[in-house]
Amino acid sequence: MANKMLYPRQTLTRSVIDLSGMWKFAFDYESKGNELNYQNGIPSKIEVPVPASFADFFTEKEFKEYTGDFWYETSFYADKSWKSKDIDLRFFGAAHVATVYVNGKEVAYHHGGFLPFTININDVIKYDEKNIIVVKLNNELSHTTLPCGESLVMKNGKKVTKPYFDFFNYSGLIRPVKLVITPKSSILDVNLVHELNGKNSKTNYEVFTNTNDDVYVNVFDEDEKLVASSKGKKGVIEIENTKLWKPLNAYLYKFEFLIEKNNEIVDQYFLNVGIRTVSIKGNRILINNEPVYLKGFGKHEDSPVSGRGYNLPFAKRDFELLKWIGANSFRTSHYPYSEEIYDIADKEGFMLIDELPAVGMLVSTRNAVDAATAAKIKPFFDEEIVQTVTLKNHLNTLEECVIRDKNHACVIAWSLLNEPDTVGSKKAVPYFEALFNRCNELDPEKRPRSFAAIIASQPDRCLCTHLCDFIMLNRYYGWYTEGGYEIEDGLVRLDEELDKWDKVGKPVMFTEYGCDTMQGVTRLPSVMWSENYQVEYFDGYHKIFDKHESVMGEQPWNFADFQTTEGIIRCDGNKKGVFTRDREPKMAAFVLKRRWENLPINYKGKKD
Ligand code: CKX
Repeated sequence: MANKMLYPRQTLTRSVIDLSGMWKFAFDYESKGNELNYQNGIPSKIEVPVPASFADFFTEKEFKEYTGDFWYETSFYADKSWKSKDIDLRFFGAAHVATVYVNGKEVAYHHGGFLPFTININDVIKYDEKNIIVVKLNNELSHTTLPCGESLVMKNGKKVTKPYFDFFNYSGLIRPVKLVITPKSSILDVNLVHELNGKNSKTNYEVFTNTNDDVYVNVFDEDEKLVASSKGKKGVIEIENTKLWKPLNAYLYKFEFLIEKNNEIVDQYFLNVGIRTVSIKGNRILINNEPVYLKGFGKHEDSPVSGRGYNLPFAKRDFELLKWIGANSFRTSHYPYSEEIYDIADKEGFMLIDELPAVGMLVSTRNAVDAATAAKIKPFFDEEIVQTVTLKNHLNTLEECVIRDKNHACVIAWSLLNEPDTVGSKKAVPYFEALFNRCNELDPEKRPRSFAAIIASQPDRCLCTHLCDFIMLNRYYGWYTEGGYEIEDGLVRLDEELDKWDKVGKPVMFTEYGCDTMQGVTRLPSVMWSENYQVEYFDGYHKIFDKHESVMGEQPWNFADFQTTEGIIRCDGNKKGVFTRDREPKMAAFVLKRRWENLPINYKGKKD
């Protein structure tokens, strides 16, 4: 399998070596690194931590805003016992375009900073001396990169990034890099599809291996008691009195996968599996055939200094805050998050909408204003290169994401794009059709698919919402339009728009609504940017949501303040957080807590 996606786990037959720590680092303004033989070792005294993005370490503006090629280097010694094994190098997240060299030889090229890639290095490894790993990264944006944007050259010859999206273009080895030692005969991937029948359940499984040796599957409950087992690469696991995985009430069985030969265990791998089903009925999303009302946020993997870096302490704090406020879900806006976050969500019973890094497919460097005002802009999907190269990158990224995340109970739906231009060009339709169809082909569970729609994407104008299994709306009446004193007019427009969506008959949820709010600013009467305006804004929206039958989810933008490209409407980043960037509550957090603690998981219930 080209790109082994199974999360590296230490087992009886597998070992994992984490290469995190300080790596050598070098900027390469003229992209001369290869010419200067950097692939054999970079001539630099600078060191930076991995995993992390590099931008917020330095005090020089040109390093924070650096655009172009840059290099990382580390080394390791190989253990002679590995000679009979497969040795893989796994990058968990290398933003955005990576070329990897081991002992000077190019071993991989990968596009996309938010999904892992694995390289087998058996042919280049040395056992009697230090092995050198060198990575060349590039963080330039274009119409074919995911996410999208453009990169310009300033008068001083330095490159600058112009994202078509509203978060800082952090880059680097943002997630761990590990050596994964597995047996030559090993388990490569697993598909699981659950069915409920009364108190029992059936799990249709398929185990993909690179050998014909026997495969066994054993299932243990949370008390480590064996509750079911099966022999064969493909089969059905039947469990009696199944403890289902439920939102905010998770239960995880441990599925053990074994390859055996002559009664010897050749390979062993585990998955923590939540048994649940996801389906859509009319205008409801059902988990285990029960309607759910989604309460939560659009988030970011964003924290001070680490930037977009993998940051488990912040992830833990975020889950504690999500539980405190009464949330049950979040969208991985605007890119697949670190895998460890899905593991926690599985354990905590959070429902995730897993989003691809397909953001900025709306040609505008002032995304917010143009997205919010349906401005007339150059149709993105008209471009030939978008219909060819971007689509290819998009489909590759989709495949990586679905294969990586498909076995997580927490993943209940896929968001294939954020705020794309779905009105400017009819050519958006075949592009979306290719995506939506491929998603179903890849996902054994055929989970609901959608994209987060901008205001221009109205029921009678959007060319692509017919492809969606449910509707996700990003709306900013009362902020980017009809702000402050005029908010009532904005809420009337919201109400009228929802009258139209109610008739579509699909589940409708809000994946963004919110307003920039400075912590500490309270004004009576309220003014925009004040904490009490954020409260009034949410109260207004929620009254409208409660009126509309089809609305079955609310995820304000954003969970916390986050860093963006500097600009006239960004005061040290986006301030639409309900929590500050250092994870402290604004006034609205307490109001949301009161609402959500009184909104049952099956709010609005079944509509037969
Ligand atoms: N939507 C009207 C995408 C998010 C931005 C958000 C904003 C825009 C709103 C578009 O990534 O942060 O401007 O706050």
